[in-house]
Amino acid sequence: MSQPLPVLPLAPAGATPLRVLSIAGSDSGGGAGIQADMRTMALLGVHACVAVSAVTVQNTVGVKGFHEVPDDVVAAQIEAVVTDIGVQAAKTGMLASSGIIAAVAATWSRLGLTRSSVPLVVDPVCASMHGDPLLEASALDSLRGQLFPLATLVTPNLDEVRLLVGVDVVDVASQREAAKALHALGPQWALVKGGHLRSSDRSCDLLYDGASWYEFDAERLPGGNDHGGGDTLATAIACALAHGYTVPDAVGFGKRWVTECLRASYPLGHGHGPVSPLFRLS
Ligand code: PXL
Repeated sequence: MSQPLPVLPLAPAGATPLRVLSIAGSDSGGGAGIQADMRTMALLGVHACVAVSAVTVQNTVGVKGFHEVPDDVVAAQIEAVVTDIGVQAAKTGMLASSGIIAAVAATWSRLGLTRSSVPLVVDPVCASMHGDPLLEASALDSLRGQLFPLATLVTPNLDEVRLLVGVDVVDVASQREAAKALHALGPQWALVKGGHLRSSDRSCDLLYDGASWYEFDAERLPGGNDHGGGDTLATAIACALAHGYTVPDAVGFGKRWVTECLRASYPLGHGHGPVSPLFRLS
């Protein structure tokens, strides 16, 4: 690592830490989803609250299926957390269906949550890395129309960009076009992750707020153990936002965090192992 990773300040032992809410699916293999989010939050010193949207049945080889949590139960989890514990930021991951997306958006508005009171990072998870669907196809409209306008930041990968705005990102010009199209859907900021852009030996993400452009560059690390990388990035950004970082600074922090988690990834099972924040314990 060239420069040491910045450290988010920890609450003193016994004091209430910052709280971040993850609205996402459970991964029985422990690599992605809620499990990845909670690991990153713990190692960044944040108290993890969760609203589970779906229970997936999966291992490192693929997703065998999933069972959705009823819309009203997802909404009730969010309300229970926000009205008692209070959160300084939130993120969404796998939301499974248009009904759940509508419930999340309606609950956010009903509780009076805004981008200035609780920054919201929307990671528009559509499929697993094996290509197994994690969102019903008809729910793309709900993501675009109901959740994106509430988001502080959206963080699609290149496959999700293609599904959401129909742009095939192959170079920096099309990455910019995609960021503009995503921003036009209503989020305050759009981050187009270049991690899957095979024409480059760097992983370059592009951030846009309608006026300014920021680039976040990291070396592309070899190896196929990158399960949960997108979730880990979005969660680390949410944790930095909870600490009061600006969006560009939070994305810079998240990018460096996920790069170190990729460096520390490990093999597991017979398929793709997970990125790992456990390096922080050594
Ligand atoms: O990494 C995306 C993702 C998010 N959430 C759950 C997942 C996956 C990928 O498999 O299973 C529950």
